[in-house]
Amino acid sequence: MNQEILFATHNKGKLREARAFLSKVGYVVYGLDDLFLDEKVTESGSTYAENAYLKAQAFSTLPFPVFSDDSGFEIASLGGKPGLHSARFAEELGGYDKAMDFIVGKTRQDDRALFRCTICLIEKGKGPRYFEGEVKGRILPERHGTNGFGYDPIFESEDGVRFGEASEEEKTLHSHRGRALLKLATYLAI
Ligand code: ITT
Repeated sequence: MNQEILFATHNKGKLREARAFLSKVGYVVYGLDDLFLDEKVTESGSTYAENAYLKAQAFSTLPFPVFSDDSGFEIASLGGKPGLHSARFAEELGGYDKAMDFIVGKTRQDDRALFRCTICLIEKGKGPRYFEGEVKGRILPERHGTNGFGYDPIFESEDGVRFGEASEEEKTLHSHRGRALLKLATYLAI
């Protein structure tokens, strides 16, 4: 039986990945744009969990369970930045191509990086629940592939999966978001 759930995101890449994953366990996943909800929540928190909560809570009066995803790219040689500000970082540098060129230039000595994801789920009459995932890996010396979104073309997970070349399924199997989604799906199936 299909159950409906709202993913409080405007990010099409995140939505594609979550939809593909959760449809396998019987969920129809709506994104904000599917419901013509164009409100953009101010991410004023100082942790992924706080921002994820703000994004889910803003839509929790709608007649669906709602979840959100706050995620980020943490680069060792940049002291863990851009992290919480990964989307803004690319905007400020003039787009992802420029941001990736900048990162590649700064990571020749130390290429360690990781992606983190925190999902916040709010169901009617219940407190928020959090599901986390991370994936360690390295920054590639040049861009590879055009799959995925955001910083994917310069990331290779520690088990050797290049996110810009991987299929959606393969990326999800190894990614921060896939790991958090697995915990969410396990909880929802209980
Ligand atoms: P929503 O808030 O609407 O969900 P957003 O893109 O603004 O969309 P975040 O604030 O969580 O979401 O920013 C996360 C950023 O981190 C995202 O825009 C990418 O720049 C980067 N990122 C997160 N997961 C990624 C992934 O799987 N592949 C590549 N980049 C990713």
